[in-house]
Amino acid sequence: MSDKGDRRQQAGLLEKPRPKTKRPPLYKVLMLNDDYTPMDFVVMVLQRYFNKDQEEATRIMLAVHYHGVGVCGVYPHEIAETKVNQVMSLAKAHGHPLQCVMEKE
Ligand code: TYC
Repeated sequence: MSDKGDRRQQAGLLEKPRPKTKRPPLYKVLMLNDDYTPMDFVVMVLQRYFNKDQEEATRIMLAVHYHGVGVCGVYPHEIAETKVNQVMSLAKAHGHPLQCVMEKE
């Protein structure tokens, strides 16, 4: 490269200008299995808070039942936190030990 081009590259002037929009970090909302929460309660929670239809909600519930943990959805921090809180308070209000947690992607 020419001396001039080399100097420009070293100065970072050949970088493509990019719009400075940062995507927010994403978090998986996970549901954990337990021996007591009724299956239909878990399916209802997946439909109500994670916008799943009956079929998808049942698929996720059974995956959690057989494998111990499953992903309900992936969201920015504040939305994931709200969903965890909504699930945990509804489970508590119904006396179910269902656990819902979030984890950075
Ligand atoms: N294992 C529960 C049962 O047999 C069902 C269940 C599924 C509970 C998923 C929690 O996240 C869960 N009733």
